[in-house]
Amino acid sequence: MQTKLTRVKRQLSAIALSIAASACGSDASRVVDLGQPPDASFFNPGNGSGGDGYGSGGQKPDGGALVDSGPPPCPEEWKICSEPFTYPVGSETSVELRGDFKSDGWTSGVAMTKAGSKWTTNVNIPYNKKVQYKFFTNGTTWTIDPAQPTITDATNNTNNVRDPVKCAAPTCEEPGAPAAGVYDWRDAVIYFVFVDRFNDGNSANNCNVSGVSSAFVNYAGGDWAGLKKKIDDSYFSDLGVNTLWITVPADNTDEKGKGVGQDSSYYSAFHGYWPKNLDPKNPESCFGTAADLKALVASAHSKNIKVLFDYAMVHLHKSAPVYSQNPTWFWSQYDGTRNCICGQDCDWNADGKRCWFTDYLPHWNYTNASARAYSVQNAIDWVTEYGIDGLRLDAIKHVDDQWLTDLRGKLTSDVVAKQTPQQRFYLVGETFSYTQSDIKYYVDPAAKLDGQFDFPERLSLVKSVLMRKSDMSELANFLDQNDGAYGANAVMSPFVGNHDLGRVIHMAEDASLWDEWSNNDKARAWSNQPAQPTAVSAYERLANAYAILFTNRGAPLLYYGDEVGLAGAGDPDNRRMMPWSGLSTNQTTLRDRVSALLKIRAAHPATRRGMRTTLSVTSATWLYKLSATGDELYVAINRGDAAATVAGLPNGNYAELLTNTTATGGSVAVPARQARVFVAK
Ligand SMILES: [Ca+2]
Ligand SMILES: [Ca+2]
Repeated sequence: MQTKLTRVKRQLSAIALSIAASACGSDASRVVDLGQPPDASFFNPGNGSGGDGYGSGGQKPDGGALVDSGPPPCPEEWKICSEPFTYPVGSETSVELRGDFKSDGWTSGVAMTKAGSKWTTNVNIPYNKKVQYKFFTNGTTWTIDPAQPTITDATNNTNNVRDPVKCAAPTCEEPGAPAAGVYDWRDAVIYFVFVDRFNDGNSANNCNVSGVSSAFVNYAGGDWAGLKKKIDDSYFSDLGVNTLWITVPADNTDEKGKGVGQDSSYYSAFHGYWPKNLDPKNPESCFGTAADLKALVASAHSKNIKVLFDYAMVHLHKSAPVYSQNPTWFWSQYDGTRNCICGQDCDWNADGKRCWFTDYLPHWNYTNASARAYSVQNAIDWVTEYGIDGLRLDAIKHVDDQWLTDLRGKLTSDVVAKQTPQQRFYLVGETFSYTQSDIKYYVDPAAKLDGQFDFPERLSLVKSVLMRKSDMSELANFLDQNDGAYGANAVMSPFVGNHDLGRVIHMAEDASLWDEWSNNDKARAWSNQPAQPTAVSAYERLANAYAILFTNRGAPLLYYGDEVGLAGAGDPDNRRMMPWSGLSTNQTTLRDRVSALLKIRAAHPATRRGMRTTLSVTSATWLYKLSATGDELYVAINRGDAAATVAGLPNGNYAELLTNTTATGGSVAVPARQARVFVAK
């Protein structure tokens, strides 16, 4: 259970983190190449299980050759029958069909059409479902047709019934699919580039803020030219990433600033969350020029990589001209005699849409229509100036709802109307909460966000797979409930690591360095910072988390460096420079596994939008089937530290896609801390 205190703490640090960041500078020597061979069990299908690791693997099943029955049908849950209904014509003047074939079907029916001796209509009904119905005549009278089957309940109410509906030629209706030809964001794999910490492509633009508390909270030199170079070198294409989210590109203050709450350290604005000048034509000089940023976007698009900008619209830095010129556009720091700093005299929740995160960050007052219009237009200007594909909205719950609905409306009229369907703008938000309803509140692709980062899923994933604190069955049950929690049209972004949390590799160590709430992840952020783990087990567990993340729905997010299990405690230590050399074999093997998983994801739509069915689950193992139209595969996970026999794989011959081996159905052996992905041969 999460205590109230814990939640407050997490909210505080979530925001703080956006503003008070830091990292370990460009000290790439922190990442030590241990030069040791990988543990034999890492990605080795043979270790720990005996034989080839697949039970009866390699043998033909009884009966010899398999029959090619054509492409597999769509999942039964997607099948729809267009079911005809009739009612005999009498003296009535109108007939409505009412029933449980739709959510409001008992109050709002379907009008039937008179044709000869019958009233008729066709209604779409899920295949193999039971339907109860009645006829509503003349707008006044409930009746049944006694010639059709009936069912009478305990209160003596009788309905007509069809149980089950099974038509000969069902159609297939994939939930959440966009219209034909429109880009499906469920195909996206997002990578968060912390620009200052990614790659220094031009040392001439490097910045230095004097007086910060440590070199690792100063600018480290990363820039848009450096990121462009990695795009051009196909780093992301090779990894399997097709969407980049980059830190706020607006010009930030050159001043140092203290952290929020009890944090008295001084930081630079290397994180981008202290915007000063919002002019898109004059972006952050520490990251390059407007031309550099345009070149980056052009390079990305040439590689079919979409670009999301981080947009910070809760506050500006106090040195911003917009603030001094328009003081009424911002909430006063003082409310009468009250100092409205979040977490001090003002409450993070009750006053969350107006309190200042700290005393140098004026909070926009979007109840002021002029302020709102200015800010919304500014967001649009960034989008159109650079031709980007989406925005990531920082700390959205601290912004008035009207700002978000105004932005969505203006995006629709000013941006989407001018784009091709394949561009389809994506709006993803951050609400740091482990409560689904908090997050869901802002998810509505028509009027608000397309999706949000899925903090509850992350919690469940790290707890079951990395920390081994809860059973895999708990994870399976959670995901079953979570899949539809945000609506069929939402495209959520699940993840395991981000820039506000201690690096996830340390949760996967034999002894986790902090808990699933990330309590204590900041304890070693400034001193005694954790070294790059050396044991293979942490990397294998993280690979297992990725196996689940990348074979399930949503637009998964990878935080830079997490593909190599980069070390680091909480903010600011979770923003170390991306290591481009000196990686250990465990790190490169993990990165290869990420790439392999993302190639499987790209090749198999069932991973991106399929129906998941659990075939077996225990405390340590989980086998699930993924089905989409024309595509089926099976994923077996063993998060345990011993080899396990996983039951439930249907009989047949399979190719295993991660180790490029073969297997037969029934039960399969999966080595300790390994995942397997099977497709029928
Ligand atoms: Ca630079
Ligand atoms: Ca600046």
